[in-house]
This record gives sequence, structure tokens and C-alpha cells, in this order.
Amino acid sequence: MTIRTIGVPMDLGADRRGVDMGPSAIRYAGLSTTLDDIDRSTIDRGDLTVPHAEERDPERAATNAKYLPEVEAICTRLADEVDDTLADGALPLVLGGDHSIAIGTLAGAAREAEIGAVWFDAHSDINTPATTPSGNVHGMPLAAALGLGEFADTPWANAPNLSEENVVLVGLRSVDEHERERIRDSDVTAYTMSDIDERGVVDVTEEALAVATDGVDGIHVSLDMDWLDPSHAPGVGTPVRGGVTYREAHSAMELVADHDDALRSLEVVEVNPILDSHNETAELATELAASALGKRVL
Ligand code: NNH
Ligand code: MN
Ligand code: MN
Ligand code: MN
Repeated sequence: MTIRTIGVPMDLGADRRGVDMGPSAIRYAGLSTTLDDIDRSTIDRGDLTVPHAEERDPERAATNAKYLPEVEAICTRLADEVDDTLADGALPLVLGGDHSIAIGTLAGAAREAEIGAVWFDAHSDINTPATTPSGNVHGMPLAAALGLGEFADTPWANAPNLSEENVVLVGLRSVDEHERERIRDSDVTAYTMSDIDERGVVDVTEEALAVATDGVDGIHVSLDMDWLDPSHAPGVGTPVRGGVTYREAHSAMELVADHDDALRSLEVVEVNPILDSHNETAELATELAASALGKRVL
């Protein structure tokens, strides 16, 4: 299956500028040559056009979700791109950008199929405008896709064929109070870093993939680079200590590749080159995407 790369240089969903350079940094890290090692053809469709924060008013929509009208415009276009890519029989590889773009990826991937989602992240990204401590939409994409809270009134943000039973969070270590309640009250499955400590990343990821793939046509895999420990991935806007190691991350992505019959879309987000050291987080993002898409040593 052809892999089609779609860059989304989006930083309006996060507080720290610089994450809009993520797609360039990932390409500069050698994405296309790395993907050449996989036995699949790849094409790069370039970047979507995203307005710059300086030209926009964060409070314009007077909600607790900064730049939500801009996020809507970009995610609506991204959803169309992802849907078109799948309709062409290709696999979308979406490069962020901050995690708010997952709203568009999920909406596109769920347009013509029932999907599950595996969310590798330090954070649970299930805030709504009423519960967000920051106003940043990158802390809300899962709630938006599931139509929770006020997102019940924003159909553009809802992934039509995604249900809580097939959504799995992996590697949590920073969850806001209201997010904790929401996860408990929902049918979303969540594994914390403690679960990974106790059971190991392979066992947890296998179970996560089993839950996500149960009874659906395919899955979306969303990889927030702050899932990794900041010692391996320093170039992210909201690092949290105690994340997975380089090897653990590769193991998990190799398990994703083992489920390639289910993998419908892949997304790598939150690479911030301004905060990175020598582009190492972008290089790691590139390697992990390749592992998830089937690259092997032998
Ligand atoms: N939970 C916080 C918020 O909603 C932080 C979210 N930041 C992320 N999520 N990087 O992955 O603002
Ligand atoms: Mn920019
Ligand atoms: Mn995230
Ligand atoms: Mn995160």
C-alpha cells in the first residue's frame, strides 16, 4: 500500500511556538530515504497552508478554546485530504504540527469506515472548552472526535464512526482532574506509565491494539512525541518526565506494524525544532514512523 505523507504545520493549538516547523524538521531528518527502506511506495503531498499565529486573534471566537475557528478550517481540509488518500487506496501519514490536527485526521479516517484509535501520549487530550486548564486545543482532540461535552455541538470535529470502546490511551502520566473523571465515566481504555512499568510495553501495546481493533474496519495510530521520555525526545512543547525509552517506543511501533492489515492512518505530532537538540526528536519521529510502517533490521 502506498504511503502518502501530509504535512500540517499547525501551532495554533499549543502555547509554544515552533511546532509548526515539525513537518520540515521531520522531512529534513530524512523521512523519504528512511521510508525507502520499506517495501512500499511513498509520495509526499506537501503541507497544508496554515495561518501564522501573529496574524490571528486567539480570543476571536470568545470561547475557552483558542483559535478554534482556525482549527476548524484546517481540520476540515485535513479530513478531506485523509479521506481522499484512503479513497485512492493509500495510507495517510500525517506530520504535525500540534495535536489539535488529530481532530481532522480522525474525522477523515472515520468518514467511510468504523475505526478504533490508539493514542500514545503522556497526556489524555480529552479536555473540552469547559474543562481545559490552558485553552489549548491540542489538549482536546479526543474529546472533540468523540463529541464529548460542548463538542456535541461541533459536528465538523466529530469522527462519525469512532466509538469510545475502541479508543485506547497508552503511557499516561499527566492527566488533568476533569480528564480523570471523564475517562472514568467513559468506555475509553487507558494505560498509564505504571501499567507499562508493571506489565511491560509489549504486553500493554498488544492489549491496546486488541481493544482498538475489536470489531472495526481499521485503526488510527496517533503518536505524540511527548509519549517518550524527554531524555530521548527533548524537542516537544510539554515534556513530562517518566516516559517510555527509545527501545520501548520502537517495540510498540513494531507491534503496530504487525497489525498492518488494521492500520488505516498514522500521525506523528508535537515535534518542536526550536526546543529540540540537533533535530534528534525529529529523527526519532522519522524512525518511529518507519517502524510503525514496517521497517525492520533484517
Ligand atoms: N492537559 C493539558 C491541556 O489540556 C496539556 C495538554 N498538552 C499536550 N497534550 N501536549 O498531548 O492543556
Ligand atoms: Mn509558522
Ligand atoms: Mn497529545
Ligand atoms: Mn502530549
